[in-house]
Amino acid sequence: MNDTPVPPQELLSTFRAHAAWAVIPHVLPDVDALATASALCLVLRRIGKRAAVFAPELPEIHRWALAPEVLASGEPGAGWSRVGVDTARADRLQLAGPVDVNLDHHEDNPRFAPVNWVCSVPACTCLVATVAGALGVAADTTLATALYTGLVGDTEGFRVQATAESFAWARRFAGAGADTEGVAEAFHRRSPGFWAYLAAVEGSALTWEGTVPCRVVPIDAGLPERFALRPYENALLPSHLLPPRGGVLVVLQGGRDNVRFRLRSRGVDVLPLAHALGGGGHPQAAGVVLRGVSLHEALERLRAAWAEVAARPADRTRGVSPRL
Ligand SMILES: [Mn+2]
Repeated sequence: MNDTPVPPQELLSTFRAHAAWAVIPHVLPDVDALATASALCLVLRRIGKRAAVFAPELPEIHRWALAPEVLASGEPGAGWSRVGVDTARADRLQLAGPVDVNLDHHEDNPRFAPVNWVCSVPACTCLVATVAGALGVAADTTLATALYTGLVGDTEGFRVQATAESFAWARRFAGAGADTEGVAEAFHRRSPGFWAYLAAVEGSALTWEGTVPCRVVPIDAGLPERFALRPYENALLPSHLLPPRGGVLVVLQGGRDNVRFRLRSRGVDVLPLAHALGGGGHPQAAGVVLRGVSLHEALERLRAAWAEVAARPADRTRGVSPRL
């Protein structure tokens, strides 16, 4: 990953200098535009500003990408400063009129405001993350979730143009407490084919741990590069994934009417888990397709099956290491 970009001082001092900020995304807003507006609004509020998102054109399908408390109606009155986000051209802003700040990640942005920060990152929310850091705002779950949401939007759930840099940012936001599972669920419902990556048991013993450790985590940033996958080849990633030694990795792939789990392990027999879910395969590579379930229901079933297998004394000591 490239070095984390550093927001210009002029940008930070401008945000600090004005009392009220109208945050404006582009017309035909996508998930990243709304998540960026949402995240920036949350950050500005955290430093004591009055801030709201003005998005008169808000497609119902993307409403989930905006924290509900940030949305304002009408037009910002006198006294409000304006910041355009994720918008490559001034005439694509949702509100007409000049903006004071232009925050964008499209390289062809002509820098149309008095203060501009245009920097190429996988999602515009990544810029907001650095602004938050520079302003001393620590990410809470709501903010981290908004940041992660933009990334999921601009990579279409890590399927398109997802690079090592995207995965590195994703891990960062997940580490800051983003509700990765909630975003996966919301995104999947509208864009079947989303993948989530479930973490492993990272213990060294060849046993199932008694707890239910699955949680949705982005995959390791180095994977696409390690396997020399180009961004449009992300669909091939699941076949390359390997869990840590002594661990289990579940790759989740949502289809139009099904959810598929690929179970991978090194040193743990995943067949009991596959069987408990109604699937099958090999000790280190098994799978199951659940039909007619939501992503959330699929995860619930996975956790229940995991807990059930973990509770079986016979399976707790079963290892399958020789060939690994
Ligand atoms: Mn974007």
